[in-house]
Amino acid sequence: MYITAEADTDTELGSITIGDVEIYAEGQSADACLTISASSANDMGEITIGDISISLANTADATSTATGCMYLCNVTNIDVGQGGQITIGNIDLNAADVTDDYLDSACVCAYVCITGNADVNVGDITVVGGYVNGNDTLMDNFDSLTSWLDISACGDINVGDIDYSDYEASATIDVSSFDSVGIITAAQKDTVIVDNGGQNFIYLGDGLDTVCLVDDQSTSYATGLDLDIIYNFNSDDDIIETSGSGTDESVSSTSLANYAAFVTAANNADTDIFARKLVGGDDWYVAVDQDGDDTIDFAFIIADPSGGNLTSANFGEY
Ligand SMILES: [Ca+2]
Ligand SMILES: [Ca+2]
Ligand SMILES: [Ca+2]
Repeated sequence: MYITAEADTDTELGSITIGDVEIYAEGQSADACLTISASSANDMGEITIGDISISLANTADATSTATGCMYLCNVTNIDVGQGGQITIGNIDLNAADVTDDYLDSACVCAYVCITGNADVNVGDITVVGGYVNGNDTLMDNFDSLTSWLDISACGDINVGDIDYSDYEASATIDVSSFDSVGIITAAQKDTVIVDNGGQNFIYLGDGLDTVCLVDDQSTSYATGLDLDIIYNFNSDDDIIETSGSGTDESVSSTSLANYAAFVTAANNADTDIFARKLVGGDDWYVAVDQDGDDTIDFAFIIADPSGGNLTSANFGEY
């Protein structure tokens, strides 16, 4: 299905509003696609779309992929006109359940591409799948968020919660290109999560999870009020990685009096990683000196980890 709206140099394009959208494809070579293209040589209004549901299934004897996709693009001449923001509701992405009887070529594939000339706002994202077909081959392409979701914008990219908790395989959830994002929840097997510079709330799962914290964290370690918080961390196998922090680490279950004492001690420690608890609390506070100048660059919290005290093995460099 194609929706195209164009305005030439003498006119402006108004707003476009579309309700909820369901994209469903089932079977060999099944293909369901929605393309919305808006362009104007002058000002352009907003594009607003309701919730997006993408449900994809294949058949046991399928030898080709079932595909569901949505392309959404608005283009204006920024030198002449004002762009319009794009706002869409929640995105639910589902792969139908399968059994071991499925051929290893019975796959499903999703692709959502949003290109905006101003801000792009997306609601909550829920991903269900991670099933394997014959030969234990993953049957969907949902395992890497950026492999099916491609958002670019001249303005900010704002995304709600991202929930992979009902995804049965390993996954990579990279939100570093988003300006803001809500709660991120890991998949059921080993999950790599790459955060962004804003405050992030990250919930890990049962797998061997790795959280990569990007360089330019805008949170304030001085007050400690808006730090990234990582929940469900298991010290037996989960890892936090930062760049440039080497292996110079001070990790101790010794509790410090309060957050101010933690900041002072971290800056005096002259280590790349400094991790401590505070008196009366179970959360670990971690300070990072990325550039080796013996001054904290940012800090984050590992909330009440399971598996015992943290050690230097829980920290790494990417
Ligand atoms: Ca962050
Ligand atoms: Ca884990
Ligand atoms: Ca530093």
